[in-house]
Amino acid sequence: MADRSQEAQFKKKERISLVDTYRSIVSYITPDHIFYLQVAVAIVIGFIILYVLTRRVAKRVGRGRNIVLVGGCEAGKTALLYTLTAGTMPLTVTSFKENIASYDTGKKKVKMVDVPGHERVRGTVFDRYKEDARAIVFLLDSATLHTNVRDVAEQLFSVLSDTAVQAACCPVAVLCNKQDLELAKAAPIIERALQKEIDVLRETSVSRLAPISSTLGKSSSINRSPTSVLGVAGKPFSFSDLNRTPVTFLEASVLEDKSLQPLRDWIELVS
Ligand SMILES: Nc1nc2c(ncn2[C@@H]2O[C@H](COP(=O)(O)OP(=O)(O)OP(=O)(O)O)[C@@H](O)[C@H]2O)c(=O)[nH]1
Ligand SMILES: [Mg+2]
Repeated sequence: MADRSQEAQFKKKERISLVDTYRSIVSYITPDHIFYLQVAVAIVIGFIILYVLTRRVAKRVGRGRNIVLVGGCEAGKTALLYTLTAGTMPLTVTSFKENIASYDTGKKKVKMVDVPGHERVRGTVFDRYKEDARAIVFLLDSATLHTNVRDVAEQLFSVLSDTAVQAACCPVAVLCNKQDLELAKAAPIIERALQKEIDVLRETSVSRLAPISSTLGKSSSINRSPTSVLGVAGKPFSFSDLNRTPVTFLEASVLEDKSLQPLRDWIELVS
């Protein structure tokens, strides 16, 4: 009985001493302290808002993480992916799904995505990765371009016209691959040929909108405003006029590792 009353008294004292401590702290706080506290809280909230906004803007500006390899069948995308990331060129077969590997630029690691060229799947796979694209490498076979220049131009036109690609201000490298082959055309010739084709496509793009979209596959959700003009309206199409998606033409042969150095340098620059 005596123990219990002692315990109750002890608890009461403890409560009183806590209240006293609180009162002494409050009496110690001056208007100056309150002002500094408010400033500190405002600074912390300011930093949190800035952090959230910066992340949102960065996402909108589209500093994605992927280097996306696109282009027609047999252009050499899978061979390039493994040559760059594993150092060996495997025997490849037509891809029906994406291949992904990590690529080390020497300064940082980026994700490299090889989008299959087959028209049944390329649109869907491209749609999945384009939002997070940091840069796009568009591969073509320099030796067979003269046989399918219209198809290649349509695919490139679709990529460059894509609103997600434009919103992300994605740099694009057109890699004129298979330069080891005798019939391969040089990059400047390919650039001029594609420029001419895109100029024609651009003129007819409003009426041809549906077929152009389908060049990336039936299910591609490509979003292109029918009124938007790629390049400068009223002037012949030129890659050099594309400010949102700067285009660089490079030559390479996946068979010759040394020839990939300009591409490696470009990836390092845009990563
Ligand atoms: N001569 C030569 N052959 C190449 C070169 N690059 C790739 N190839 C060959 O071209 C063929 C097609 O290469 P892939 O990497 O499978 O082509 P892809 O672009 O992935 O094709 P899809 O998967 O159908 O979209 C393979 O036999 C490769 O060995 C090159 O620079 N020179
Ligand atoms: Mg492939």
